[in-house]
Amino acid sequence: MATAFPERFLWGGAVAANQLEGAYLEDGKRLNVTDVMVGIGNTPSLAWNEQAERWEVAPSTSGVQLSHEGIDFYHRFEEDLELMAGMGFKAFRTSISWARIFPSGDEDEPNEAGLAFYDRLFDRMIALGMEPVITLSHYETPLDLLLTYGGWLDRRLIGFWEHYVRTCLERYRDKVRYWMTFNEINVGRMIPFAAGGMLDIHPTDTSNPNASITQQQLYQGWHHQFVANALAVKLCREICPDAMMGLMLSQSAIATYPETCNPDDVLGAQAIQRKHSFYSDVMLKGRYPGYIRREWAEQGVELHIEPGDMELIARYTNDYLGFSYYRSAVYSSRATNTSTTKLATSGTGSGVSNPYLSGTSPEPWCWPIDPKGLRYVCNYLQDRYDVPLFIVENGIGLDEGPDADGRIHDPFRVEYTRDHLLQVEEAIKDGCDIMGYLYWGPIDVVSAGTGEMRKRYGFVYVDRHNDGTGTLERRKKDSYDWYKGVIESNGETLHV
Ligand code: BGP
Repeated sequence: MATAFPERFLWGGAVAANQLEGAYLEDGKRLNVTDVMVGIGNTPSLAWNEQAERWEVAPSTSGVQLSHEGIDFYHRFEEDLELMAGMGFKAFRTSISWARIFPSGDEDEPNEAGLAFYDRLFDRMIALGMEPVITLSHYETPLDLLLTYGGWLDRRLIGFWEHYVRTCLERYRDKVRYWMTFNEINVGRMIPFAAGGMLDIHPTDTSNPNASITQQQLYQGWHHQFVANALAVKLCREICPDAMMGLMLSQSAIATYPETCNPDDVLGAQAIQRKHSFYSDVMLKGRYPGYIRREWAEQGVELHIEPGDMELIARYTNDYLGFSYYRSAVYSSRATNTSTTKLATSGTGSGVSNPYLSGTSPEPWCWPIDPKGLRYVCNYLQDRYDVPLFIVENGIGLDEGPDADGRIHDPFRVEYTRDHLLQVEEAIKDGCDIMGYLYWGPIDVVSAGTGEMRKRYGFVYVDRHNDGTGTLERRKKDSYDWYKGVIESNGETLHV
């Protein structure tokens, strides 16, 4: 039976450097933002030094910083990539850790050892038949850029970024065809430090590095990132015209449904969609939308826009929209849950539970499971932007381990992934132009939201635990062969 998946559909998986490489200070690398965090939802380990009048790195108070060792991918990537190739991956997404290339972010010369690592990594992927899909910044702004300049709050970041992007494009132009700029800057509203790469270096509130960022600062920081995004597109067209430069956003919140037909519920849900579409509206339509101008006027935000910025943003819009989707939400005008932890760990989450869904992922995460939400999101994005879509993250995290025979049975994962892929197929039939599907975390990695190991997404298990113990041995779960079969049959076995 023929499926709707195109023949060149990019099946594969996605990870991020800071969640699996480890070797966090090796070969010249310095700290990036996530190196001083235990999960992006927690407070960064920084303390305000009154005398020096600056933020400084402080000991972690939130637990073991598992990401410092990750799953030691830095030293084991050959074995890990072979496991991925064993499932028939056509594409593998990871990020370049910016602080491996420019350890402080503002150097003139790149760190050759860092560049050489990614040469080896990409060469290996290509030799194994996988297209590298590369994020330039996945919560990985070099920490020094924040401590010294305030990160993206300072316009000079655009220049440092341009130098970094040019260096990467020139170096890897023959290896990488699919690029993305920033991972999920739309969750920066809740966590400006990690997802926004922003830090107030003249804070009014020194209790928490995320605390004193104002709306004015956030929008100014994003404006700098929009200019930087456009510059990355421009550089890509000049240096590697055959490659594509995408953007990447968390789009779970697009599947925010109104609780009832009460117009207040409908408008409330639409307002949440707009909060998350704002970034793609700018980066894909090339202008600031009317609804954001209203918000600025009401909140007294006045953006500093330099001559040429808007022309650049208008001219260099991205080639495709990469996005993550994990779950949907319901908006209720009578009860709104704005818990920052929930927002931070998922990039979504307002309102009440949805009685029409089959359930949630197991405790303690309890993310609503809504495969049709993915079809809805694909259609929404296709209608709004009419650019190729790339599902670069979707998956389920479970607390699991080997049984008495040493096997890991994960039928829940198979069910979740199958149900979502069937909806991807429906979206393709609806007319969506979907480039590929990259399962998030095909090998267990450190969780972005909570910094723990026990939230496992992998088709491959890694023996490492929340307290830092474990042999790091890799082991295939039951879902490994299942996903392999899906790829081999170009989606046919989804219908079995
Ligand atoms: C996305 C991030 C990923 C990732 C995923 C799952 O928002 O881009 O880095 O980890 O969410 O989230 P978590 O690890 O918190 O379960």
